[in-house]
Amino acid sequence: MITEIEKILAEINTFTAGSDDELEAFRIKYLSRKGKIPSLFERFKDVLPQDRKVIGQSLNNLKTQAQEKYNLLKSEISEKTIAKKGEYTDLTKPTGFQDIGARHPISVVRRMILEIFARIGYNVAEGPEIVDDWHNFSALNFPEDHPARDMQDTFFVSNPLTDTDKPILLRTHTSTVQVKMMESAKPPIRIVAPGRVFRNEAISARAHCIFHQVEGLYIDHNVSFADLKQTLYYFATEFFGDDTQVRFRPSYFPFTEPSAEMDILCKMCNEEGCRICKYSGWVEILGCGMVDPNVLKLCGIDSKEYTGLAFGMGIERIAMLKYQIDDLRLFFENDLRFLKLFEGAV
Ligand code: 2NM
Repeated sequence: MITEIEKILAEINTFTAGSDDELEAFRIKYLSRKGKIPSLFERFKDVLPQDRKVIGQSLNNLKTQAQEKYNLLKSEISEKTIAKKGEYTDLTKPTGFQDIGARHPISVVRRMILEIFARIGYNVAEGPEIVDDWHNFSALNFPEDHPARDMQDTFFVSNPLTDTDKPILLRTHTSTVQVKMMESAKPPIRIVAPGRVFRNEAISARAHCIFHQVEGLYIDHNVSFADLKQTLYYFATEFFGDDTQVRFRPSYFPFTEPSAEMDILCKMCNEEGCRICKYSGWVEILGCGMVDPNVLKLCGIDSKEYTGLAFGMGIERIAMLKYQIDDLRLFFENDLRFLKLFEGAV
């Protein structure tokens, strides 16, 4: 029986099949119920007990080899068939069009905002995201015990090189860029500072710990509150359309005096009242004010000679109003269904 097994094994190893028919002949001859291999298994019951171990092993081996050979031939034949149909004829052929990317809505809206201010003489200024306590707070007239300095709101960064020195932190607004500018340049200064800012807040539909701002600063002789109102009214009508109505409400910031917030009439509901405007008909779009003379002084600018206007807005907030997006988290999740909505925008 061993010689028989070896003979079949040799036949199998040298067997070739070029078509489905030849492959089927192989299966019938060796593997089918009445084929050579099952017949050998049939005869195994007559094998003497002392021979069973050796013969059993070679039988099992034969069966495995035959099955593997069958599978190999089968895949060779199916590849040949596909090649014949022409499906694989040129593997260097282009695969068809890939989806091309879209600009992120934050980039789109940032560009729109900067472009509007560029038209009235504002230059773009940028700066680092990791700053010291002076640039983020002290120079901006934040009292030592101001709540915004609390651990809750600010991400502090340990700095092994200046461990005993002043605190290092992630900027909570881009005013840090304006401070550097005031410290290093002589007025007139007219800049917009776009960038990422960081606040330690719980993430929700309206808040995120990372968001984007554009802040503006204009310092010169005789810059007035009228300049501030006209500048921001110009921005609102350019960005939201000619028919946009605005109002200024008194507000408070440590770095401006007087301070205000600018609202626009709610376009979502046409003053009817909706979730977006909290049923007031108005939505806040930015904060602003006249730079506090104390800030000018702290940054080395003569507050008797110069005055300044400043404003700040959140890009996400402006984008949400422009595109009627009701959940801030969409900006950070990179869900393609959302990003695709901005395909083609510049
Ligand atoms: C705001 C609101 C009001 C602001 C102030 C300054 C600086 F550095 F000049 F003092 N930059 N930005 C400012 C003023 C920002 O954001 C809501």
